Amino acid sequence: MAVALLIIISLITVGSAYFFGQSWIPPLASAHGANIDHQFKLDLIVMGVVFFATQLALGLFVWKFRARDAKASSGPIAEPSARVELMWMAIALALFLGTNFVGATLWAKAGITGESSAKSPVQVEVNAVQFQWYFRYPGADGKFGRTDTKLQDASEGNPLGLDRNDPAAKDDVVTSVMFLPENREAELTLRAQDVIHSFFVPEFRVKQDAVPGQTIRIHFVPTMMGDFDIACAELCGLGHYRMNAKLKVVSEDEFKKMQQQPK
Ligand SMILES: [Cu+2]
Repeated sequence: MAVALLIIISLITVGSAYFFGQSWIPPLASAHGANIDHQFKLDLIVMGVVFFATQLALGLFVWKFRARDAKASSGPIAEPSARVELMWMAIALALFLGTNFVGATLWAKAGITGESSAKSPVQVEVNAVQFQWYFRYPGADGKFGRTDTKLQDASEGNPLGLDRNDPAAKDDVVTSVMFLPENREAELTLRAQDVIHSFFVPEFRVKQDAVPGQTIRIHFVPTMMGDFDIACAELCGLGHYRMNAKLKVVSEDEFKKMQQQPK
C-alpha cells in the first residue's frame, strides 16, 4: 500500500514537473525580457530546493517520531528550542529580502517604465475602457491631437473624444488591434477612462496598470514577429474576462506601408 502510494506521488510529481517545465512560460518576444526570465528561473530553483528540503525533513521527522506504542507517544518529545526557531526565521528572512532586492534591482535595470530615450520610438496611446482596448497612433505629423471627454461617444465612432477641429487630431488613427514594428523601440502611453486596468502581454514580459487621471509611459523593443494576446490583468468589472485585444508585430517595411495607407 505504502509503495503504491509512493509510486503514484512520484509519477504525479515527475509528470507535473515535466508538463509545467515545457509550457508554463510563454516564448520570449522582447529585448528586456531575458533578465526577467533568468530571475524567474533562479527564484524557482531557490524555492524548489527549500521546498524539497523542508518536505524531506518533514517526512523524516514523521517517520522517526511516529507512534510505535501508545505509552511512548504521550507527552512532549522535546522542548522547542528558541535558537533553532530563530535560525529558521533568519534564513527565511534572508531569502525573502534577498530575492526581493535582486528582483527590484533587475526591474529597475530592465527600465521599461518611464519615457523612452530612443531617437524615434513608435508612439502608441493605449486606452483602456470597460471592457475594451483602443490604440491611437499620432499619424504622419507624429503628434497626438486634442481630446475632450465631452466628445467621447463610442456609438458615434469616437470612443476617445478626439477633437477633429484640431489639426493635429486630423490624421490620428484609432484601432482595436495594435500594430508594432519588430526591433524598434515602442513607447506606449497608458490611459484609462473609467477604472484601473492593466496592460499585460505575457510574451513581452510587460505588465503595467492604466489608471484614470494618470498618463503612464512604458517602452520596450519587440523582437519577434507574430500575433500576441493583450490581456487586462486587473479585475475591472463584470466583463473583465473578455477584455483582450490582438497585438501584431510586423516588419518595419510592413509597418511603414500600413501607415501610408489612407484610412
Ligand atoms: Cu480591464
